[in-house]
Amino acid sequence: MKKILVIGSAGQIGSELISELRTRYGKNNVVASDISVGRLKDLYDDGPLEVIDVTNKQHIGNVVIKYKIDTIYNLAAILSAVGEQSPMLAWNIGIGGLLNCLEVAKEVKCAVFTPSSIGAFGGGTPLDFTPQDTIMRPQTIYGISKVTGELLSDYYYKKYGVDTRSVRFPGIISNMTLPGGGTTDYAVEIYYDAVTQKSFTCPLRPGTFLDMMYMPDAINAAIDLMEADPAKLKHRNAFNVTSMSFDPEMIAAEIRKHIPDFAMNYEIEPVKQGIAEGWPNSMDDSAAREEWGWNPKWNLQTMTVDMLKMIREKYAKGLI
Ligand code: AKB
Repeated sequence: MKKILVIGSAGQIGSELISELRTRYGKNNVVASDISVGRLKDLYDDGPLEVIDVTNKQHIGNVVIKYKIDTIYNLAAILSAVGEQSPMLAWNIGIGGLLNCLEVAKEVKCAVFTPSSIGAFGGGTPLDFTPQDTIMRPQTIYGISKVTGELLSDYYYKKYGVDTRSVRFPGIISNMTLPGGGTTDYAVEIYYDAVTQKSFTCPLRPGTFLDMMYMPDAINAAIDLMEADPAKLKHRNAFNVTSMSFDPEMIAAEIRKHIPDFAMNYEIEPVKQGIAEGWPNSMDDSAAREEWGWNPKWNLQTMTVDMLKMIREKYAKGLI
């Protein structure tokens, strides 16, 4: 049985990944960790919890040894828009944290999953049907740290045999934990505002197409890649994965099928707009499909039905 550590468990992805990992591998085999344990206690009182600051290698090493961990999901990160306000913090968490995980993994021989992002593209990347292997000269600290993370992860695999694997996540849409500080966050916030106010003020211009994915597909991507037969992986860090591409007008139109008087306004946020314009409009994820069977289940239509249902339920229970 696997012994898994998730670093950054209280975030948007971590909070849903832990539940799925515990269902698949058993509660006591999945250690949830974050920089403080407060929020974690509310989320997961059903299994082990630890405090880990990813910038502290000792913290990671102690927990890995204590639980005999064989796989680390390293989710600690500062997202793209907020990273531009604190570049050093974004770098220290993204790259300092990753190096700590890789060093511990090298010592104890465990596997490491660290998400990359569509943010790794930019600076000459072809933006339509962006290939798996292409130009990557991003202009944000987030993107620079994602490209560096991919290279470091491949380096530790080739030089030390550390089993590193990664996907380039698009914007992830979910209804349990809000994202914070990302360029694609609007595609989550729009559903909450649609339910609570029947209107949304969008920070990105109409016509700004970005890849997106519903959380259940994102969770499957991470776990399926870590379960994949290593002999079949020609790539490792990192695979393009996507399940839909839309612009603000398309998601608004989809919401109007369920809330006909939903109103969309625009107040463009220049930092987010600038970042979004450097990212793919849509990615080619055929390498992930061929090498480890990536096959997303959700699209804009089915996701919209589910998001509105789940958020309405939260609203009815007074949770938002
Ligand atoms: C962000 O917008 O920063 C993230 C991402 C696409 O990596 N959601």
